Amino acid sequence: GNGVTRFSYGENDEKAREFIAKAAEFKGFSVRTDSIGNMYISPAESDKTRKRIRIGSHVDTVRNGGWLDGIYGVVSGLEALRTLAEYKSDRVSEVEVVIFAEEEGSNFGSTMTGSKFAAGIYGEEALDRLKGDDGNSLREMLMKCGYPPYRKEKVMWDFSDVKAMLELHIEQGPVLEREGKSIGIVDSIFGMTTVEVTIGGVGNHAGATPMRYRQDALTTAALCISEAERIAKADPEGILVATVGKVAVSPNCSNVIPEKVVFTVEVRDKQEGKIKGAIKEIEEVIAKISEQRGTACGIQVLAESKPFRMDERMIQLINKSAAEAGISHQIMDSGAVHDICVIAPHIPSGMIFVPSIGGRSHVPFEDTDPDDLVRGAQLLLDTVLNI
Ligand code: HGY
Ligand code: MN
Ligand code: MN
Repeated sequence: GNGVTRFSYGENDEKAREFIAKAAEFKGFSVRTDSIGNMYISPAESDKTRKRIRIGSHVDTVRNGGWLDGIYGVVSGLEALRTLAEYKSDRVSEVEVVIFAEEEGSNFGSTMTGSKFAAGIYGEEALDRLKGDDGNSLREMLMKCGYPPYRKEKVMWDFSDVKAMLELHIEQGPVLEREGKSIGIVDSIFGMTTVEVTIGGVGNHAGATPMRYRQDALTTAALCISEAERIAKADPEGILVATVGKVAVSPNCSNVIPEKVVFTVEVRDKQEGKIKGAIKEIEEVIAKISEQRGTACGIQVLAESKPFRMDERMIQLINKSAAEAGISHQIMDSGAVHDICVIAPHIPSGMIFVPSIGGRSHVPFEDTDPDDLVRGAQLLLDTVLNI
């Protein structure tokens, strides 16, 4: 009823990883977790002389999210590895499954955190910069969970060791279902920028303070939030999206004029220039509204990732595998971001989508037809064999 809440470094995350590690070890695979929580499943006899094909995704979720987002790609990767081992394929020694930590950013507001450490976008400084709502840093969270001290050389990938990366994922949108297709092959992944806005007003008594004397942080924030929506809706291409999904009001009492409001604004598009332009416009309009209404305002960037066009050869290779299997498919964009878009600038990478029922995701109703789930996992394996 409440969906899945499995934040990285939390109890449910640990349970899921234990379950997957047990299933992997049962098949004789080795499991290693690095100092920021990225987990690697490799065949015991992995051949160090051969470059790796990594199959990755995440197991962490948003709050009250769905049962498939991320973990579907991880479990399918494990299934591909097990199948190669069972059929004694010599390709098994190349394949590795990766679980990236903190992809959703549910703890620290930064999406794709584990893959950003793996790709070297984040380093030691991020351990202290990234802070949760409780003010604790990622470093403190890792220490509390018993992770060993951060070692960059053990976390960052040596991309010369990796031949390709694949990610299988639910579409999380309505396109495949509406087009009646079973498989999506991702062409480009949107970029995104997430900013945190703080509006500082003057807290006061809700009854004794006349309207003309108020500096209400929440009504100011409400105007700013509707302006962010207006700016996104004004995109003539109808592609740019802006979302305010998280708002904290203090002191959050019905009889106190709000003193402070902190909210996130995330903006996404296929083009980096449009994202930058929209963020600039939103920041300017927030500053103007705040000044007009006598409140203070501060804005900081929490996270950003560039739009990325996937490797053409990988797109064609997945296309060929899908056509050979006689599966209806189409090439499409991804409005959702994924770990692979952080890895893709360094090695040939491909992403496969399966349809989401009702186009819903990040909600308890997230679901996909079992036949589609199996088709996606089979195509993942076929693609590995064709690389
Ligand atoms: O927000 C996203 O696009 C992804 O689900 N983290
Ligand atoms: Mn997600
Ligand atoms: Mn995901």
